[in-house]
Amino acid sequence: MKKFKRYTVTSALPYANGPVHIGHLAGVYIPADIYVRYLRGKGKDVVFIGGSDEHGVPISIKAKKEGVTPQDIVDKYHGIIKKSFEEFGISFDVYSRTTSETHHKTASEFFKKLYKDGKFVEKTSEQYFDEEAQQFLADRYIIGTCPHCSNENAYGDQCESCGTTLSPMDLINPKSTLSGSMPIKKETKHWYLPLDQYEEFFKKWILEDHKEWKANVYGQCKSWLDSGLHPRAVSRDLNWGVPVPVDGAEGKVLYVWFDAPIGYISNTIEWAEENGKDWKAYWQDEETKLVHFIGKDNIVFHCLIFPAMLKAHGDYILPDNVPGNEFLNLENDKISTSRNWAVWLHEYLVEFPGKEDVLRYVLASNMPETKDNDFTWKDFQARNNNELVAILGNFVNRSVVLTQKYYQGVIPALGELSDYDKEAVEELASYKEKIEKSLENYRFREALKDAMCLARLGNKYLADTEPWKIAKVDPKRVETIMNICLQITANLTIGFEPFLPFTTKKIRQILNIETFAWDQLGSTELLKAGHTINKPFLLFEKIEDAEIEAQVNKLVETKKAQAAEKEAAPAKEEINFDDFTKLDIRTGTILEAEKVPKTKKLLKLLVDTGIDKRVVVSGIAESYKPEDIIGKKISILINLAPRKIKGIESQGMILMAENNEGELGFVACEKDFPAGSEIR
Ligand code: B3M
Ligand code: ZN
Repeated sequence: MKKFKRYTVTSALPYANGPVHIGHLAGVYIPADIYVRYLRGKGKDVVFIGGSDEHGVPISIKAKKEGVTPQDIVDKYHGIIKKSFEEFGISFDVYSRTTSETHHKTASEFFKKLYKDGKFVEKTSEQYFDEEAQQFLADRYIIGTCPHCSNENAYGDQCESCGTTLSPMDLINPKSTLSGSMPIKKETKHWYLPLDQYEEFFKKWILEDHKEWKANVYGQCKSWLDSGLHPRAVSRDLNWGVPVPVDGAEGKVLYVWFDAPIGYISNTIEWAEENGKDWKAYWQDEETKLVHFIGKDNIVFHCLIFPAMLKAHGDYILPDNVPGNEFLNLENDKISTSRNWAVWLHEYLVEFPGKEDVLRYVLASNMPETKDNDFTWKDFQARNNNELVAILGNFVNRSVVLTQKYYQGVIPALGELSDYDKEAVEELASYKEKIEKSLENYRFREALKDAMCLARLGNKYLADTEPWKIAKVDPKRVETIMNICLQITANLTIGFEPFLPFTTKKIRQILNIETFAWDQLGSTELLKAGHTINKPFLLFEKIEDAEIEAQVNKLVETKKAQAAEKEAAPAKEEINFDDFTKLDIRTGTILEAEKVPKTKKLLKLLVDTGIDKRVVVSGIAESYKPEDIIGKKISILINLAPRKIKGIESQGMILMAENNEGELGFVACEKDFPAGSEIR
């Protein structure tokens, strides 16, 4: 493995258009923080870069909606976000913002260098223009019907219903969200980064030279590369952002995904200026390891687009790794800011004061490292009560209480070790290598599990040796046992430091010690005999059912409020009776059901229509499991022309009702009529 002199660790810059929630923490900031705390413990030269992403269309849309300026929006949320990170101990060396002067200057110069070196392609193309609002429309300002799934509210860049990436010209019936009018096409000039020219380079750099990247990250890169890269516009017609620094570019700004990653550099510059460091060493020296922590929706930007920018510039190093995580769900549903489906960090601390580490622990244990994971309040409670309280807290407390009781807080000497002691000491020493290996490979859940094994070891050792039973008869033996327990406790302050910094600080207070270096992990000579420790206090407390129920109820209320807010879909245009009688709808019964492979939504059904038995492909898999619907009475449109869906001929359509959440329900006859009864 290559040896590095220093580390530059970045974590995605959150958009300053809303507060941060548990999904942000679990996906990006906790893993990044664990990693840098570990590196610092190893005595490495590391800078941890954070900051707010304050440009982009969503911010200007929000400002418009609220009747304030974009600057007002970002000022508000930058403050809230920064405070949340501080409160949860995310130990950035700098947390700045992309509206800073340094950033505008850095991004501007970066663009100019690429421009001067002829790294861009200039292209004039037709884009949608809103004549009423007199401006070009960013992708997000246009909505229309998705050509893939017919969702009528797809955005110009993406359909949130089927997840397809779109371009505004793909939309059917496009509408400007500014004025509601139909936009016209008008010519505009933009600068493009010709990603296609870097394809061969990426194929080698990622697919051959970085096979060690996480499978989810590598896989996404591969699929982008397999389908071919295209030039990407790096400017936009917009008035919020870093102005394009060339003549004739009035009214244009840098695309937010061009300037935001440069924010990592700008923030490093700010940090370096304040701390008397040379920022270039952290970005331009081959002996620096650059690591980007991000969520999966940011992979293409950090693995392809930003590296292409850095390479085009020529002076910069490229990331050594981009440990991207999948998403965290909340109680089985996607976290969503607009639907208020989230646990907000600033609210959590009001409701669970002093429990920063409980959340850090639960999120790190359940981090979506390889697949999407689910956060549930029940699991939160269980991990707190069964692990933090029952294992970690319990062991530390018992060790310290016994030391106070037997020795008035003065650490006894280590005597001769029994075979069992030797085993325990050996096990204690074995974790360092394991935890390090996991951390170096971005496997934080596993690392945390092993740290917890240190506490488990302590608990087991104490339970097996039972010093309280022999305190009177064999005081020498008890001294050794208690010394070992305290050494294990001291080791916990090292092993848990990356994960639970608030707790390790408390344990250090109790043990009356300073911070140890990471490399001391596993030692049984951390504490000297004769050293006096302090009185214990509880590290964790049990979380009661009532507290959990209150949180679950809060979420239930959120769902209700959301449902109430949504209006029923508008009525469709009038039809006449003949139109209606053309539909041949019958009662039917589902005989067989199975998932259509490689699809999320589709089930293949065999339906008894009373006339025949036929196959229907139906998009209901997110609402029903195949095994639960065999024998169900349904309604079916039987004279719909057959259609091929995923290679299967579908003969008809099952009638479904859909609620505001997108959940589907069968429409069936209220009485138990035989299959084939006509519906009219
Ligand atoms: N603000 C997107 C996001 O928050 C974007 C990340 C920028 S990282 C340079 O997911
Ligand atoms: Zn769609």
